[in-house]
Amino acid sequence: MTTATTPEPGQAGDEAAPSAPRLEQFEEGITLDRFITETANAHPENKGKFSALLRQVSLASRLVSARVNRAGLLGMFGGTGEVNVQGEYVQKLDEYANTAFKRALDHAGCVCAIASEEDEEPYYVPERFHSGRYVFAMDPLDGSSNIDVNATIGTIFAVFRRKSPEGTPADIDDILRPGTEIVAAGYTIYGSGTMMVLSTGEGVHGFTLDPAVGEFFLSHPDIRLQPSAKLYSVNEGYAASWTPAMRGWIEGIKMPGAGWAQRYIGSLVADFHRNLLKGGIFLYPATKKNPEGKLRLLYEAFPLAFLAEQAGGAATDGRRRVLDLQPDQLHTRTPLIIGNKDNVDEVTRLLSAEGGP
Ligand code: P6P
Repeated sequence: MTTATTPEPGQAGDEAAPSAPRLEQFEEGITLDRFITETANAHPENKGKFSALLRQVSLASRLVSARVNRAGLLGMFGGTGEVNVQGEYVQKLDEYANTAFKRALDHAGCVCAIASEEDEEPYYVPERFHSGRYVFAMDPLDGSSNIDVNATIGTIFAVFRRKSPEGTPADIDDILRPGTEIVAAGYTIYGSGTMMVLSTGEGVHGFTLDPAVGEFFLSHPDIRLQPSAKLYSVNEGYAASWTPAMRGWIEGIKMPGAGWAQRYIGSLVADFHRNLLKGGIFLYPATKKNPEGKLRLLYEAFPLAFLAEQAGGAATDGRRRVLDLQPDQLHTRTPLIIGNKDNVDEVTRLLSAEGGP
């Protein structure tokens, strides 16, 4: 008689089964377009503008997916030779993704402003296209330092309803908002397949692209995070610059018998996506060198925090709930602790007690 044993971390089977797509979802062929229509029918007050926005995000995602998948053949690897506002070398695909999303959104009559990691200033939609009712904040291609090695990358985005009247010129006050005012958020991940993970405030749902027909199909309905998991994602190369409480917690989960596993791709969207599906906590804590952290609040931490909470998880900056934060400028950075709620709460309690770096 064999007894079921829990595999050691790192052994095959040690990872929690991902929220496997229900076969009937494919059989029913629920497309992203149908999901958008059903969402619109439930919210007629949006007058189809929200649907238009999501459809344009889908179009841009498919364009970027096609380009990413053929980058090596099209000479799209490598940099443009420019350095962006973040002080990072711009990759050719960064520039392509940035342009693709801005062009897909600016003339659709649904967006008044686009804030992008790649642009120092916001792009205010010109009046000839109609200054629409939503603000779109994005990292057009997160993880782009991994492009040339074919590691998973993605587009991360958040959507706000503007504060100023539709049809008038938008301004920075429409953009610099607390995360609690997000109306939708998601990401499109370009990996072994292309998948859009989206929440409009009613749960988190994953749509997988079938490149043969150019359509996203509902493959991961109602993605949920368990209260806790034993998988952590952090760049331990910075351990010397962490605070004692951060170092202590990591050392604690590495003790023999603790049963934790470590996974770190170095692409936020990929690390978050794995943790969302299989459970895990991602940590990019404050360090002595970067007390404000590395990741950007408006278009990286906010969207993922919105998704994490919609899936039953949590996200903090080590002391405060991320969604309660308010960016004071477009590219405000923040530390990020995100994933299963009990794990995030535990780390946040420890970091709060020591008061930060
Ligand atoms: P580090 C990619 O450049 C990125 O912005 C995120 O996608 C990723 O999580 C982080 O930086 C990795 O940073 O310092 O570990 O290389």
